[in-house]
Amino acid sequence: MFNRARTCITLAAVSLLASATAQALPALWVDEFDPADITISSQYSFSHSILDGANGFRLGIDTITSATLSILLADDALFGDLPILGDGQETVSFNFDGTGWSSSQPVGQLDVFSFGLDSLLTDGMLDVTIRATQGDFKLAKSNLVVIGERNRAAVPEPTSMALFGLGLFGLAAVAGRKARIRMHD
Ligand SMILES: [Ca+2]
Ligand SMILES: [Ca+2]
Repeated sequence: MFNRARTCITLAAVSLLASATAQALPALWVDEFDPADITISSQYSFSHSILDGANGFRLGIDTITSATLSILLADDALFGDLPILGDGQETVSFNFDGTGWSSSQPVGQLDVFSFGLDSLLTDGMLDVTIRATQGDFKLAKSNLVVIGERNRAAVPEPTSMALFGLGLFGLAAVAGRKARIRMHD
C-alpha cells in the first residue's frame, strides 16, 4: 500500500513540473518576396506564407500578436517624374486577402509602403494584389514580418493534470484500505 501511494505522489509531482514548463515561446516569422524584375502596368498578385519549414507557423497551435508588411516599389523611369526626362506620376493601391482596395498613393523613385495586417493572418497566408491606378512602376520587394508565440502542441491543462494525480492518489488509498480489510478477515 505504501509503495503504491509513494508512486502516485511522484506522478503528481511530475505532472506539476510538466505544466510549469508548458509555456509559449516568443516567435518571429519572416517571409520575403524578392522578384527579379517585375513591372506593374495594370495589376499583379502574389502570396506570402509563414507556414513553410520546420519552424513554420502551425495553425491552431501558434498565435500571432502583430504583423507588418513592407512593399518596396520603384519608378521604372530613370529620372522619375521629371518633365521630358521622366515618365510622369504613378499611383498605386493595394488589396490584402480580397478585403478591399486601399486608396491610391503616389509612387516615387523608391517608395516603401508599410501596413499592419494582424487580422488578415489567421491562416498563415497573405494574398497581396498591387494595382497601378496610374502609370507603371517596378515591384522591387515585399517583406512580411510576423511576431507571435510558439506554443507546445497538445499540452494538458495544469489543473486537469493535478486532478488526475489526485485521482490516482485517491484510488491508491481506496485500494490500500481494501487490502487492509482483507488482511483483517
Ligand atoms: Ca514616374
Ligand atoms: Ca513609370
